[in-house]
Amino acid sequence: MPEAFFPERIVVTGGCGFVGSNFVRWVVREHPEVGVTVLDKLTYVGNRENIADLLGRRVELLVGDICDEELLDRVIPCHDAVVHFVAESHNDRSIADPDPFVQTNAVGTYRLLEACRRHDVRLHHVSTDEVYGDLALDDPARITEESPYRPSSPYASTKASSDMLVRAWSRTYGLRATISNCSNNYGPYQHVEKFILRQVTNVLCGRRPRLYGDGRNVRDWIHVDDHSSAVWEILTRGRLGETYLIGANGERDNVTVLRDILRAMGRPEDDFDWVRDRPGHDRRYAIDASKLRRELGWEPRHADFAKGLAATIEWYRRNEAWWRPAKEATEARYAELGL
Ligand code: NAD
Ligand code: TDX
Repeated sequence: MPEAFFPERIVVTGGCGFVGSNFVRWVVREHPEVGVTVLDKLTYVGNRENIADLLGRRVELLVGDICDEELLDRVIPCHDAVVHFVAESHNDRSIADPDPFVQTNAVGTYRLLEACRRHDVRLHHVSTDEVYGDLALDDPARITEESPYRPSSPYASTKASSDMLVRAWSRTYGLRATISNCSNNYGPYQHVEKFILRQVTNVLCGRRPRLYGDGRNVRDWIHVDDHSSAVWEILTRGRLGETYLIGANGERDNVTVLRDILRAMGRPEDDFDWVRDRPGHDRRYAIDASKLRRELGWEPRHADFAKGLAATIEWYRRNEAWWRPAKEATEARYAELGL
């Protein structure tokens, strides 16, 4: 077990997005002694409101692009570590327009790596299980750290590119880096373009939920707070140069999740529309997180999906003012795509 690393000041890139803002909240709650600088461009998905109540002495927000070298040279030197959440993150958008995905996910991560190398700062790179591609529904296997990279979508391939860059910078330049690849997250502050929140907010708006293809695609759901605790363990106690998979044994197919949502919201189970499939749609993700559990003793605390889903639905019910401004534009875009 390597010596633990206790950062005093960290940069959180993408800290105004879904997973990044929940991570900032988690750090403020669990490690209030740590100072946090959020670096975020505030794209269509980044929202200052996600961390507005935390801004003050311990949390600071810098609005800017991770591709901006000069900005990185100003921000990074006075910190002990960078936790890198920034990405263009939505598969359907990546299929319609891959350009920002190449720019932010691949080029942006390259710029950040170079800045961390110049200033000798520890980096934790947050990535996704999607870099490993999909499994068949009847495959008994799950993904491990040794599985080959087989990304399907423009999003997944640009995330895979960013992982490869991190691995090379770690090995060639000795950059102090770790990587985590997590499965599908759910929880508060997730944009209404993503599956669970799209359906929940559709029901709240009186629209019918929309299910792609045959609805049998499987995702391995994890509560965002469990993702945060795992990232913290890897940042502070993980072995440098290593990759850790994060997952909580939450495999469920989409039609089951949608019916769970409808039931929990008091709607009939078949009150939704089937729509065309996503091109290249990954069939099934399933993570084997044994390495993380064995080496770092990490355990998820929110393994009860029904409970987590009910709390998430309640959060969206109570926070309509937060999601409502993005809803119409999101649905208009989906309508153009026929989804
Ligand atoms: P998100 O889209 O909600 O947030 C991304 C954030 O990055 C936004 O705040 C956005 O403003 C910011 N951003 C985008 N481009 C930028 C740029 N060029 N410079 C600075 N800021 C920029 O994404 P998310 O769902 O929170 O995902 C965060 C990370 O976690 C991603 O790297 C993603 O691959 C990974 N991940 C997400 C999930 C999930 O289920 N959401 C699962 C596994 C891994
Ligand atoms: O309206 C919908 N109907 C539907 O059936 C939407 C938005 C999605 N789906 C399906 C597609 C997927 O099988 O639901 C599943 C989940 O879709 P998304 O929420 O778009 O997530 P996914 O494509 O699995 O990717 C997510 O998890 C991994 C995140 O968006 C990524 O950032 C993360 O890396």
